[in-house]
Amino acid sequence: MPSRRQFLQLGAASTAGLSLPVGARRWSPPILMVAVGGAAIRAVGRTLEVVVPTPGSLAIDTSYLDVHKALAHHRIHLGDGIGGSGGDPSRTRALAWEAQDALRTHLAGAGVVVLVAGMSGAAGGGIAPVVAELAREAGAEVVGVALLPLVQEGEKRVRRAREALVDLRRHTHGVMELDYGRMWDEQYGRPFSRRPWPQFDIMVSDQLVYLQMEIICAWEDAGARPAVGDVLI
Ligand SMILES: Nc1nc2c(ncn2[C@@H]2O[C@H](COP(=O)(O)OP(=O)(O)OP(=O)(O)O)[C@@H](O)[C@H]2O)c(=O)[nH]1
Ligand SMILES: [Mg+2]
Repeated sequence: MPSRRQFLQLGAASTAGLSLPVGARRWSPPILMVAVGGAAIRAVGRTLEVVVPTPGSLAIDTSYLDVHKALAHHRIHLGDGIGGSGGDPSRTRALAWEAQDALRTHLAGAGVVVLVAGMSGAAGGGIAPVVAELAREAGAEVVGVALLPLVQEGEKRVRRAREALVDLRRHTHGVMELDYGRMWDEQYGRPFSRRPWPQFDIMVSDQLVYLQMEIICAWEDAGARPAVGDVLI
């Protein structure tokens, strides 16, 4: 296992664009990165491309296309349609409960679950809280990473994200909120014309790299699995 220092060097190299195939080297602490919904799957995919070594990973979605394009070690497609969720988080929540046995199997043995989801999405907002509940039951420390929409996406999405965030908070040990509007302003400080999703993939993935490094370093320092409070600043 690399030392903390070596890991940080690897991390720095990774953010500079070093890329190895997923699973080329796996880190030994049992960290499982779970992406729920299209946005999270894309952003986590980028993280898995650049982080060496990669954590275990699982992609979950109601969209057949998004889940099968996912760059993750394991994938779960919920429901039987290729179309997706129909935009209804209560339906995706029900599908997640129907698949609870498969979800439990994938979550078993994880020490820390990093659960990433777009809160305004029907898949992300509906499924992620169920996954969090199951992961906690399975004994994992659960860190939520909540992607919060731009106000430009409309009142309905913003409201839905707020509701899903409350739900996610109830079932996790802590949540890192990635507010897209604030992130954009801090990084670019100017308006955008089209929805800048590729830039958000990069910003989210950078946050995930740092979070993962923090978890691993805290784990090494304590000689045991860290509590989320020690990791989230
Ligand atoms: N980083 C990133 N964020 C995105 C992208 N597309 C959308 N988002 C953000 O993520 C939120 C959720 O969108 P999705 O992840 O597509 O939704 P979903 O969870 O798949 O749910 P449904 O598609 O509604 O079933 C959106 O409201 C946007 O704020 C993307 O390509 N990259
Ligand atoms: Mg989707």
